[in-house]
Amino acid sequence: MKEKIKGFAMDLGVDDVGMVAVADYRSPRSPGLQTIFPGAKSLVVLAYQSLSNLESDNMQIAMGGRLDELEFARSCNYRMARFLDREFKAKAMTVPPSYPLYMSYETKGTLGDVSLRHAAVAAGLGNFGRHNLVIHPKMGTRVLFTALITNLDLPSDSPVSERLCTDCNACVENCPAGALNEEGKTDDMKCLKNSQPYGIGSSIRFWTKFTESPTEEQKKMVKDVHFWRLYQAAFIGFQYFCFNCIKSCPIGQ
Ligand code: B12
Repeated sequence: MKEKIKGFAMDLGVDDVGMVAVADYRSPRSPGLQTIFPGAKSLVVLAYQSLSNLESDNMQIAMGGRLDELEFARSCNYRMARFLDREFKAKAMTVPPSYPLYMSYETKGTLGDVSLRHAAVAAGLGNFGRHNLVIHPKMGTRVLFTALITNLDLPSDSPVSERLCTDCNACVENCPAGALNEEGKTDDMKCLKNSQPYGIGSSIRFWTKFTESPTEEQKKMVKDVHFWRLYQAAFIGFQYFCFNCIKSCPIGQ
């Protein structure tokens, strides 16, 4: 069964596939899988090589490449779920690559319902580097993940035993926000402020100022390029302006 699943995924254009029994998936901060899918038995994790777009200093091209990856990844996830249903009469739920995320005062939208990095590591697709990203044995850091939660009995693939990060520290040195200074922890707020300059923080500041301003000032504010950038980010979703921790990593380049 595992070979058939892998074969279908690879034919879709997915770059690697790993599987893990739910008992072997541990992400201490994430909700339990049984709360999401009672009866869940395994995760099928799909890995996608990132495009070279992320190397560009042109942020429209860099983020455009990410959007292409997300669109492709979501489509593969859907097709995998339908395949598992058709072929094995299985129930399968897709785990999205990024959003929607649960918004609460505690997590501030920084906690996925399923941690794709922990799932990828447990499914034998790589291990954590100094940048807290998963490094794949062939693709290095330039890899994204999606997953399916299933009720199929699938034994876990073997984990990658050798440590792939060389501790060169390039990711730490190239993070303009200092978000990786503390080992084993990404400072989410520092990362967010720098990588998503038109994210929710900027939007709150804009609308607070807007509501407190006289009409003439409000007219000026919506004709300002800053508002246009916020507007674009709002329909793109999480729009990244920094890919430094990925592109500075020498592994897999
Ligand atoms: C929310 C989110 C963010 C938020 C918050 C990050 C966060 N809290 O981890 C922000 C906006 C900051 C963010 C930033 C980025 N993200 Co992000 N993000 C997510 C998302 C949606 C959820 C992450 C989550 O739940 N984290 C919370 C929990 C699981 O983390 P945690 O328990 O606190 O574990 C942390 C540490 O303890 C440490 N850790 C845990 N175990 C171990 C073990 C060892 C040995 C070490 C060293 C560290 C370590 O790593 C974790 C990160 O801080 C995931 C997709 C998903 N559903 O998983 C993508 C995801 C993690 N992001 C991804 C990427 C690529 C990025 C960025 C590079 C953005 C970009 N420009 O592309 C940066 C990288 C920042 C970095 N170097 O850490 C990829 C990572 C791919 C990979 N190869 O690992 C994911 C998996 C999306 C995907 N579909 O592939 N992200």
